Order: sequence, then C-alpha cells, then structure tokens
Amino acid sequence: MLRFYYNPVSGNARRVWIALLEKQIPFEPILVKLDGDQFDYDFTVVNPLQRVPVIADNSLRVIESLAILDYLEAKYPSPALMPSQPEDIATVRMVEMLVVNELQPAVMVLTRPLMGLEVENQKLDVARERITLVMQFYEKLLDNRSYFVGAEITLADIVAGISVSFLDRVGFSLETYPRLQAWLEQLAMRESWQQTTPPPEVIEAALPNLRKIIERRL
Ligand SMILES: N[C@@H](CCC(=O)N[C@@H](CS)C(=O)NCC(=O)O)C(=O)O
Repeated sequence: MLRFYYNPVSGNARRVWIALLEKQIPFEPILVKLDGDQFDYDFTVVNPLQRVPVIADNSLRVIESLAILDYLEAKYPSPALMPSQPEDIATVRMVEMLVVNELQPAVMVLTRPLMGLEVENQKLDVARERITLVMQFYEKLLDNRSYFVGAEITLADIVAGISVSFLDRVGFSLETYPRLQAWLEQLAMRESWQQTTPPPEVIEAALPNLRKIIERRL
C-alpha cells in the first residue's frame, strides 16, 4: 500500500492528504513528528531533504508536494483534480505557483513576529503588499464560480485553500474579499477538508517545533 509521510500541522503535507482522500486512494499514514524526527537516519533515507510530505509507492519515493500531486493525478486519474483544457491547466498551475512563489514566503515573514522572531518592519509591509496582490488576483479569477476552474474542486483549490485559510492566523483579513470567503466556506464543507483540519490543541502543541523550523529557514 502507498505510504504517506506527513505531519498534521504541515500545510504542504495537507495538500497531498486531501488529494488522497478526494481520490479515495488507500494509504498508510506515517507520522513524522517534526520535533527532530525529520533528521533521523531512517527518515533521511526516505527523504534526504528531511521534510514532509513524502509518498512511498513500492520502491518509488516522491518528495515535494506538487510533484506528489502530479504523480497521484497521473496514477489515479479519476476523479480528476487536474482539468484537461489547456486554459484550465494554466489556471491551476498559475494558482499553485502563486502560492509557492508569493504567498508562502510572505506568510513565513508574517509568522516570524508571532513566534517571537525578529523581522524588519519594511519586510512585514512588503509581505502584506504581496499577499494583497495575490488575494486581489484570486478574487478576480474566481469570478462567480464555486471553484477556480468551475463547479468541481481542482488542485488549485486544494493548494491555495490551505494557504489562504491560514491568513487570519497571521493577521491578514479577508473581509474585503467576498468571493474568497464564499470559496473558503465551500471548501470547509468538504469531508476531506474537515478530516485534515488540524485541531487547535494540535497546533498549540506543535508551536515550539514550528518556531524552530521557521528559525532555520533561509
Ligand atoms: N517544497 C516542499 C516543502 C516541504 C516542507 O517545507 N515541509 C515542512 C513542513 S510544512 C517540513 O517538513 N519541515 C521540516 C524542517 O524544515 O525541518 C513541499 O512542497 O513538499
């Protein structure tokens, strides 16, 4: 059976977890505690980069959440989480890459002061500006659709939904983005979403580990 190395507070792992549930792929979850477990020899053999998520499928190891999502899509195409029309594929990729290249780095900056870590005010301003630009872009792109590409959930919604739903924790309000709010409500109704939402006490317990992870970031 496919093995899924994860941690419940890892947003990157949650992308894969939701895809596994949406596609109803049987898997064995393997918890990596991220309290230093990720540096153990056994896990380093699985992922030399010492991060979750990882998928192990027989002798194959796939690291990097977006690569894992592509692998799952290719191997288990139904139900599809990647559309087939060229313009829709471009939309999914665009939304995903904005998360990775713009949102995640900016959120990392806003998280630092919450963890008692130093950061220059100017960097906080730049981070908020980048997030604003992405939210404005997403709000327009959503239009009046339920999901980014229409009536069905895709990888775009999964990848962006996890990051956008985290924004209130770093003090970024979505008050002025009614479409994004409605979209998040829609996502929150899904079983895969509810099943993978980390309970507050789990997040609370993980904070010291998360602080160390953020401190180590380049
Ligand atoms: N680009 C990677 C990022 C993976 C990543 O940063 N995982 C974090 C948890 S969200 C991790 O395992 N961190 C452990 C560490 O930095 O020590 C992906 O998308 O899979």
